[in-house]
Amino acid sequence: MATLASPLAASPEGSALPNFESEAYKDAYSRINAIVIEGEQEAHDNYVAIGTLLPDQAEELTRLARMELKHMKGFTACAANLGVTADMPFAQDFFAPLRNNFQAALAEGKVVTCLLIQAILIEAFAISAYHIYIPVADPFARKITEGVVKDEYTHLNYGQEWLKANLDSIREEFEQANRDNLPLVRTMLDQVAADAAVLHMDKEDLMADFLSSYQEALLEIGFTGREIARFAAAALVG
Ligand code: PL3
Ligand code: FE2
Ligand code: FE2
Repeated sequence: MATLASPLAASPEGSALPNFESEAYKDAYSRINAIVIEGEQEAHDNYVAIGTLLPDQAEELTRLARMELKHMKGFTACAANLGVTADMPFAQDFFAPLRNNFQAALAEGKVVTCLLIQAILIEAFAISAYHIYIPVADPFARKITEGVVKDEYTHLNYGQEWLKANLDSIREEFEQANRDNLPLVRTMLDQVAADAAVLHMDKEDLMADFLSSYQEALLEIGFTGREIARFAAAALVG
């Protein structure tokens, strides 16, 4: 089980609070917040979709999906609180490559790929982002994000446990799906880095926290350290 590990220590410049009222902050927030809202909405849709591939799990997956809608509402309130309008078209483009891969896997009934994309990669990405955001968030958003990050561990654990229970039969599909999708997460991180910096979120902290959740999840599934290193290398080679 992934634990509620404390986020990696923020860098000194990262720990200073930004000026939440500045135009620069609000401009960056309009995209980052939209990414989070879109991510939560797509996470909802993805869990419902996975339920169609795993009918005996549909009830549990519906419960997870509902949590995502609650997250979405929370982050929508964060933008309203700052007087920011989320740039949703930007966020829809941001998720397009990963969404397309998820939809293709869904159409082929590839549940391992769907779970890797949603319950491992997207959840680990969200957990790292929320960890790094919490110390530099405005007080209203901090409270909401702290509640959300606990739920995201439930989602990561769900994917982890299913994959663990099926380890013997998933290896090949998992490796290919990882090769196809981990580089996309890397690109997404690169794309969000400049706006995240305006929010005082450090790119290397984000990357380190992501890799830590990813590695912990894969160890829990039952992959060896050597296998995980090979999987992670896929993001470097691209
Ligand atoms: C799944 O439960 C959620 C998927 C959301 C994806 C989040 C991506 C985060 C990008 C960087 C955001 C920093 C956090 C700011 C919060 C307003
Ligand atoms: Fe969520
Ligand atoms: Fe989630």
